[in-house]
Amino acid sequence: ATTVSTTTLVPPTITPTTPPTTTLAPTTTIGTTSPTSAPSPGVCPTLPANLSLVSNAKLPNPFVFAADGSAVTTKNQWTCRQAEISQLFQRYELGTLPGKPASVTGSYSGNTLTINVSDSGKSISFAVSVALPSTGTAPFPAIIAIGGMSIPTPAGVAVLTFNNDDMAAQTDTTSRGQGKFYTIYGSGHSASAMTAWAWGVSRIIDVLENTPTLKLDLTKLAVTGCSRNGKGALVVGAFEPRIALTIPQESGSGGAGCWRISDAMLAAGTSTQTASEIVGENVWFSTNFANYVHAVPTLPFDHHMLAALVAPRALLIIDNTGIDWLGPESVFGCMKTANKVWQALGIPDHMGVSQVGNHAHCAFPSSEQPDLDAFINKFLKGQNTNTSFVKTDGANQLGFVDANWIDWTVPTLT
Ligand code: MCU
Repeated sequence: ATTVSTTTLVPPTITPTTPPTTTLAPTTTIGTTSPTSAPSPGVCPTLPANLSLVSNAKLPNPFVFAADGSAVTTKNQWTCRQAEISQLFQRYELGTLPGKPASVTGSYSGNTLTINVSDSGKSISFAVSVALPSTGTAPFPAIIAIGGMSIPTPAGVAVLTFNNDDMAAQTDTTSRGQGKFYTIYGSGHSASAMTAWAWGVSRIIDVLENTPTLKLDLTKLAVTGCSRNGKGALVVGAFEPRIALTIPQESGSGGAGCWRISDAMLAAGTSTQTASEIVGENVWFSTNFANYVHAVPTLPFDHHMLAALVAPRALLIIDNTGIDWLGPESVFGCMKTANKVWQALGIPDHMGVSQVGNHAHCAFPSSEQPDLDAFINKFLKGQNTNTSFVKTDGANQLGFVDANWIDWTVPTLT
């Protein structure tokens, strides 16, 4: 059925676009940490410090190394390619993700997990609230909620609420460099707010690994968040391999949407959020990204490849067909394309898309409950469920046609 929603996100005032002072700016220094994977040194092609960017109007091929143009044909090469993609996102869009700091300690008391971090003479402390389930048996699976839960809490699952705004503020563009992350690393650090959140979630898990009194199953951790915090949930899942299941909800442009498709939607007359708009709204992306928002086709990635950093771990995209600002066609097309990476790995059912309209932004519709349950039950509770779906209730797949966006084929990685 087609869906028409009367609910619309009000787009913020569109700031006039100013041409970038530097196009294809030289690269920033990239952290040596490759959190998604740790391939042996010398095995992977080396990404040049100054990559020459080539314009590509289609969604870039996840299965070719940017470093040397060679094809990804094996699962081991894919691990290398993920490390490369992680570096590319840090370099051009998200800023550098620091590795584990010198000291991370914590304690658990009265449903509060306290995390203390120090490095290079700077210290911070932050609190995570813990809600243990009233049913089920310890050790419990757990969901880390970025800014709070916006999906129904599954039975038998603990919820850890991460105050992401405290780690890196996201009020508007004046939030740049504000928050506890920047107390440690300095207000001029290149990490965007979302990268800082990913770093914060990693520190939570560092502490959980050393807090046996809090009986959680650390092999069954999920992350979720809605809207801007859904963008954050995707970035956390992309950068933190200890997360088993990633559930971004209505993350829109800059999350599950692809920059290229959102630009095409706007060009075709839909009032949707694009890269050039988003950098004038908030600090979710690095300052360097502003150099590319008027040259989106030159980016050596799009967000199908951000999602691909999650593979082979599980990813469920919960989305809304009815709000143009979120870019429903962009999200559906981008994530349908991302699923091809799980196809290449032989596990297409470890990544699903459920897009349903006729509800307010971040109001989880009951019709999506079976889709959510299928992923929770399989990946947090070890049950055998059917998670094979990449679906929208929008008519005609919202007009997304693979051939318009994809000029590569899906290998079977050996
Ligand atoms: C979908 O996430 C954002 C969107 O990117 C912004 O343009 C809008 O202002 O706010 C959305 C949001 O976070 O809503 C709660």
